[in-house]
Amino acid sequence: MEKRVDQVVVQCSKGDIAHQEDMEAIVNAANAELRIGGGVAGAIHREAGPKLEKETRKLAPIPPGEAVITGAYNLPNNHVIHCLGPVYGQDKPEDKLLGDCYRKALKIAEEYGIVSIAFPSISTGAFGYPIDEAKKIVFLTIKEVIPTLENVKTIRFVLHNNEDLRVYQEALKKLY
Ligand code: AR6
Repeated sequence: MEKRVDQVVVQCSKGDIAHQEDMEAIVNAANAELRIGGGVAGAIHREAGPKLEKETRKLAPIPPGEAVITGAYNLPNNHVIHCLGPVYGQDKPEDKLLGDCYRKALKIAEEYGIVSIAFPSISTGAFGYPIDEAKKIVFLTIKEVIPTLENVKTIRFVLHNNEDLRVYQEALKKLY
């Protein structure tokens, strides 16, 4: 499913963030040390190969709400933007920190002239953020940021299961 919002196409699709061949950048739901982990971080690092961790090691640690960019190595993309989402119930204010991840990732994408970027659902796995709350922050944030974008033309949300996809699709339908 997709929807045009101003000059940007916003998409929701089911899949694996490490298999987004047509996207210039993908976003990692990272850990503070930017190491290989479980979930999204595990999938991205496994696919990218060990050179990714060699690069991320120099940039770590990062605080919640922060984002950094690296190469993508064996991934089919040009860049990986690593975001540390808030741990739900622990990193405060969690709504602002989650919004900052999307805000900063899109800011970096703009700076690098990136035209297409795919996001996983940051913090809604191991970090415990309820997806119904997270999706509100995600869509409020992109609504705020889209009018400022000049380079980014496609924003894709990649969800791992049907229920998460449904939640994001409902939110996308309601956007404007
Ligand atoms: N592609 C797309 N989405 C995925 C994939 C995938 N390959 N795998 C899981 N998801 P998580 P977090 C979904 O835990 O909550 C890691 O161990 C998943 O269903 O990857 O930000 C890191 O090392 C969930 O909805 O990220 C950190 O320590 C969402 O992606 C910590 O987990 C995010 O799940 C980060 O936790």
